[in-house]
Amino acid sequence: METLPSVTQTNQTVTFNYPNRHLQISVLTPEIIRVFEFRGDKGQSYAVEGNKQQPTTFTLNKNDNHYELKTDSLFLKIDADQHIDVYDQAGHPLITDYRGSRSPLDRGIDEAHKQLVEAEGHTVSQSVNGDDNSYYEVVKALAADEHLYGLGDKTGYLDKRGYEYDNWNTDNPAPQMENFTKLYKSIPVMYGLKNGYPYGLFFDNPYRSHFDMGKENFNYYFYSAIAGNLDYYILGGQTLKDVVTNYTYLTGRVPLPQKWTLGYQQSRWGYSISQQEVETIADHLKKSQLPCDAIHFDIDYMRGYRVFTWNNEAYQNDPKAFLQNLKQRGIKIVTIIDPGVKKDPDYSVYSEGVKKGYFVKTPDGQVYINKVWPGDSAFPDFGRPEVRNWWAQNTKFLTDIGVAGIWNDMNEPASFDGDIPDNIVFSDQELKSTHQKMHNVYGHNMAKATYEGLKTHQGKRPYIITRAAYAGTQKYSTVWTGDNRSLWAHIQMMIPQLCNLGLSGFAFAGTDIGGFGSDTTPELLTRWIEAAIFSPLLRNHSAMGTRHQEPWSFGEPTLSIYRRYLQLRYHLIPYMYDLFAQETKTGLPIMRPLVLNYDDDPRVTDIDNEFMVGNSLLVAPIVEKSQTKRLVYLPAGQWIDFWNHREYTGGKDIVVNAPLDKLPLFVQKNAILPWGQQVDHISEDPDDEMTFHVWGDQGHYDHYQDNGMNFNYQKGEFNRYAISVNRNQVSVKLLHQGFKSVYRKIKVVLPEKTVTLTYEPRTNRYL
Ligand code: MIG
Repeated sequence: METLPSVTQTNQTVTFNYPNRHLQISVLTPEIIRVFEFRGDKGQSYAVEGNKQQPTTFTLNKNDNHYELKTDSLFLKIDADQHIDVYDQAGHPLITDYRGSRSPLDRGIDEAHKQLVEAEGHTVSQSVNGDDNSYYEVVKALAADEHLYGLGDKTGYLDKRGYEYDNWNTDNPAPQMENFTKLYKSIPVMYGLKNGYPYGLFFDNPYRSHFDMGKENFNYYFYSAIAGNLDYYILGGQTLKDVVTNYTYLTGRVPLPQKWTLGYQQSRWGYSISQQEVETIADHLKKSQLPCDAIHFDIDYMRGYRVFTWNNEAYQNDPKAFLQNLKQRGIKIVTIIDPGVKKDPDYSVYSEGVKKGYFVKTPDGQVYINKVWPGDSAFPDFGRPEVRNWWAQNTKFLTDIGVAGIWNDMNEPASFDGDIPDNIVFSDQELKSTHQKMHNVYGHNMAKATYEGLKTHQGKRPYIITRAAYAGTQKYSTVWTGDNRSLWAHIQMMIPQLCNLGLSGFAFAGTDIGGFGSDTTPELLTRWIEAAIFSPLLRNHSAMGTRHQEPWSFGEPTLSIYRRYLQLRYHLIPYMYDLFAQETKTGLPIMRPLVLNYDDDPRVTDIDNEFMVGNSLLVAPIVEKSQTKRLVYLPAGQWIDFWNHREYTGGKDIVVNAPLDKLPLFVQKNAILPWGQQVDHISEDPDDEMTFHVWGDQGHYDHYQDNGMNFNYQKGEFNRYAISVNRNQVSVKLLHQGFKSVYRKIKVVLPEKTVTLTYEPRTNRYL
């Protein structure tokens, strides 16, 4: 046992002066504590913007062999051996340092066999090892009863325990179910439920890092990074919800989206090759009476894959008129943008970027070139504010044509001609840095630039979809999970993936419905639209060359089932929009694992095939081939089958029949849900009336309304309504009135009767 270090305290930061290091512990709030050790990285955080420290009282006491730091919520013991143990206020251990010896997984393989097996292309070990001084690890003890969540878009199960993952944004064209350690995003936040007590850990370091969630050994998990500062946040809270709220307080929340972005979106790589092709799709959507709000243009609309250009010839030399026409028909256009700028001296984006020094460079100062879609390409240095500004200005080319949103692809950044070497010179704001440090925040900075551009040029809430992201990107962009495939394994994977993204701050996320690669089948497409119908980003997208998977591609009954679920979605968009309005305040996702709502129910800790939408809807899709019934676990409480209104008492599994056209869906008893009108497109005109369905004879609901478009709500231009039902008595109150188009009529539908109330402008009441 060493002797206790001396401490110095400034404001809310205590520095522990060990012989070999200075460990800083900062109290940001009673439930958020930062642990920091400077290890040479002078950059600022990309995830945490602004000062998050709130005036917080805490105590620091010196004991015989440790210090005790206490807030109203968390209790830390810091000892002479540099251990940090975290308990909740009642003394339950949350995060404790592992003190035993490390015992790497014995793979039962000698070096010669390992080389042979790897020669065939198998990966024997994925661990990120580092022998040099910049590498570090943080090893924490696992309890027998401990479940781990988060990590963003990583593949596999909801509970990450037992698996390992890498944080190095990677374009992997064929992810499979379990063993993919790295994917497009690096979101190094994890949550734990230790003996039922929740906590979170956020490791804010963009360098390549690794999470071993108890794969190497059942008794501990660890985080390791090849370089960068040790910089992690301890997140506490009474409930898992509180912990998520704390994480999103720190890294930011998804801002209120434009309402139409919650509508259905049709996409396929290839549509935008010509105006005729797009027109056919729009016609088909209409003819098939499919609600839809957007068509996405993949890389084919550009001139030779040059970003911020348009292949005008394929659009009767007037893409603007075409987009205007589509908009009148209720269809908005979202265009893809890749970061790679074609190396072509006659192309202004390239020549300007070269002239102004906006591209990343080789160590000897040449513009670094790699290959992507346009062939030889240069890569904007998005870490620099001036470059982001330039990119933001470039988006005006698209908004002038009438583009409604931008889809950022390939921004890991992906490269066809080998990996970008670690030492390529990238900027870290104004500091000279390397690809090694800036890789994982490349997509983040591109999204941020795009956000600023759209905000300036459109004056609306920017709609951006990005493939690569880092912690905090949710402030600027929605995400999709990249190139999945038309496999049952991938519809299964979607649920934990979107749920963990939601816990990781990314409340606005979606997957390619039907599967991007490979050929889908009518049954898979049908089950996919059912399972995905509440994913905030609702887009069917497929790769060029795969079997077509538009809703009409397989005729009946696929088309009718598909349409029926789109209609259900549109009815419930007001509910999802309400959930987003709440999310901006709480950070709680729309699509949630059951464990988020019921963290005290041990039965839900590893449910991969059910999820909730807010607190009121429980969704239990069929995600297996040929299955037409399944077990559904209903947590404690009363639940009502959405389709036949049968009531169940929860706390048990029930068997549910689910023929091809049925998505098992349950509503919490006494929930009140808004029920929007049947529309084929989200209108920019405000709704004249709103309907609320009461799933019982009493309940309460808070409803939010604004123009669904711009930032006027921030100036108070919104309305809030309180709908209350007590023993079948209905009352509606305007809690806040700032948006001029209050509903003229409100209908409240109870099991036995419908009550219609009318707005009375003189008294400001509903009667
Ligand atoms: O290397 O733009 O994930 O959605 O359709 C393929 C073509 C590049 C990958 C994206 C996918 C998109 C495709 N892109």
